[in-house]
Amino acid sequence: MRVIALSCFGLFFISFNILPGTVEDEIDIAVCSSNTNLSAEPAQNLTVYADKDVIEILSTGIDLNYSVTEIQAKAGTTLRIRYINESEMSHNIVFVREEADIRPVGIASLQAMATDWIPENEMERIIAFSELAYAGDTVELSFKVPPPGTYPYICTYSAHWTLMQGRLISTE
Ligand SMILES: [Cu+2]
Repeated sequence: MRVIALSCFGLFFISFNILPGTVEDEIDIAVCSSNTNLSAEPAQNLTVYADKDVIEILSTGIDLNYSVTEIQAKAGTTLRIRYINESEMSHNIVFVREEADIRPVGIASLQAMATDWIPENEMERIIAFSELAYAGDTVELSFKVPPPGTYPYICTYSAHWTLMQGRLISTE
């Protein structure tokens, strides 16, 4: 299992919630709680329930993956994600509407270097996206969880989308 630190960042987020491509239509002062789980080994297929203040997702080394590959969250709540890029290359997190959107968004992103790998011609398929996180960067995004369903997330940097995927499951 990899590092998952879920703690008291509610106030922190109020200062930083204006990020590109995000929808922030409610601000909660989150109750402080923490649940830290530390271990050296990367994990896959890890599910995180978004009843915490901030979900932290990491990438490390040269592997094209996220430490969290499934997020479960209630529809209509604000999902807050902190993406910590401890790997040796750039990454981002882009949420799309459905599985069929992964490929067109991924392919379009190959031509989107000028907009940090966010394809402006496929924005109707994209729910939310982070800034590009260069090696060592931490970026944050928050957005309202869409209606119940499954919403994939991918890295659109340099063809990583074929491997670097996870999914948000929105529940009632
Ligand atoms: Cu990537």
